[in-house]
Amino acid sequence: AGQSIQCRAAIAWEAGKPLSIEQVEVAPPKAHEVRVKILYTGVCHTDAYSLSGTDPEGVFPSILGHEGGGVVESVGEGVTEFAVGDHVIPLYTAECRKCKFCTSGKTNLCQSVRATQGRGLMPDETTRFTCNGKPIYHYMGCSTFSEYTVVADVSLVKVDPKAGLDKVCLLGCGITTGFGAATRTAKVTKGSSVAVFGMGCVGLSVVQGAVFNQASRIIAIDINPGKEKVSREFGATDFINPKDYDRPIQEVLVEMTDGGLDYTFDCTGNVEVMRSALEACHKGWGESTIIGVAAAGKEIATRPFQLVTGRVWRGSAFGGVKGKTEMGGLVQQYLDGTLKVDEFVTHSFNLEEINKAFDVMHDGTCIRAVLDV
Ligand code: NAD
Ligand code: DAO
Ligand code: ZN
Repeated sequence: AGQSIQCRAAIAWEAGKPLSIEQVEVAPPKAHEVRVKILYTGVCHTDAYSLSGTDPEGVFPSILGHEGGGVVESVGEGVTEFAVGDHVIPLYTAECRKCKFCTSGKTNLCQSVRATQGRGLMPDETTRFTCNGKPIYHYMGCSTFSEYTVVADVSLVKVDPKAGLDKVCLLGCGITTGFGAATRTAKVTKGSSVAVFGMGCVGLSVVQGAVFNQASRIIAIDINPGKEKVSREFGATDFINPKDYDRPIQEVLVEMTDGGLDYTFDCTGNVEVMRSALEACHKGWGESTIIGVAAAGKEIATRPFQLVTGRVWRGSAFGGVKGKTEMGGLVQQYLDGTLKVDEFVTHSFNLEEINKAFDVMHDGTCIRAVLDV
């Protein structure tokens, strides 16, 4: 505590290049900051997106990673909520409980550290990482691809130490995002029909949320036929591959469901799929939630008449979940056996093998790779 720590981290030196494992120096936490020893981290598509250089907020050199779990190593001045040894999950969507957003009761998008977080900096406009004296930027307020990281105290939540961090680290992004989008954002109702586009970690979690809220029909859609088995294991009642049809998939879905779905979700980030998801909704009440992050500059389109006639288009970030307030409940659900988490971990690597984790992401068999940091 109070001293810089030398440790290993995967640095993204520049866009489009593999990450490189380096010795970095991690400064002690300043006021309202916490230094965390990261034990495990998932690798998410957003990390790959930022590394690719197409993310407008991607800054280099940086330490990526935003789906981690660890233990508090030390706390800065004024931190009362955390103590050394606490098990914690960093939050890329902070929760300060004070800002206009937090107190609105309408959104989870806390803005307390938003401006600096988007520029790879801590709230005081500086960075806690250096490599050979050169400053290294933070990422999404988390930077979990490092043995030690420093985060703002609003960007961290304590979790029950009974939950294995090698698993619940995934609650830091993908699982919470999908489960929350179904249960918090769309609020899928009992007996309803649901279609989910894209059966990755996020889409499978939407399926899980729809099951939890007792939807009666859950149609999983993916262009990878290998996703059928896992979709059904998570509770999908149907599986459709758009490649098996020579007409728009929304037409097929509307026919299959007597006029359309009550709820649809895009978990692909493809703007054409977003259109299909909206147009697959039932006239008068169907609601479509966009979760996928589209490539920079992409725009969505549909005929406005689709909305005039009662379909609703909305989006969801981090599943609409308020990290500090709600993470404990999700971890409890995992411990009680009502939230699947272990089933998402298909690959495990060491930090040194991080580039392999990025490679397997493109392979259809990977849901999530978890790194032992
Ligand atoms: P993933 O790549 O593991 O899964 C995507 C799935 O979509 C794959 O199975 C793929 O085969 C399928 N797919 C691709 N094109 C398709 C198409 N045209 N039709 C049907 N299926 C198609 O990704 P993931 O980790 O599950 O993330 C999904 C999306 O959610 C990404 O865009 C990611 O950036 C985004 N995301 C958003 C948030 C948020 O808070 N809004 C959080 C995390 C991730
Ligand atoms: O602008 O207040 C804000 C929050 C922006 C971040 C929202 C995150 C949604 C997508 C990120 C991809 C998941 C890692
Ligand atoms: Zn806030």
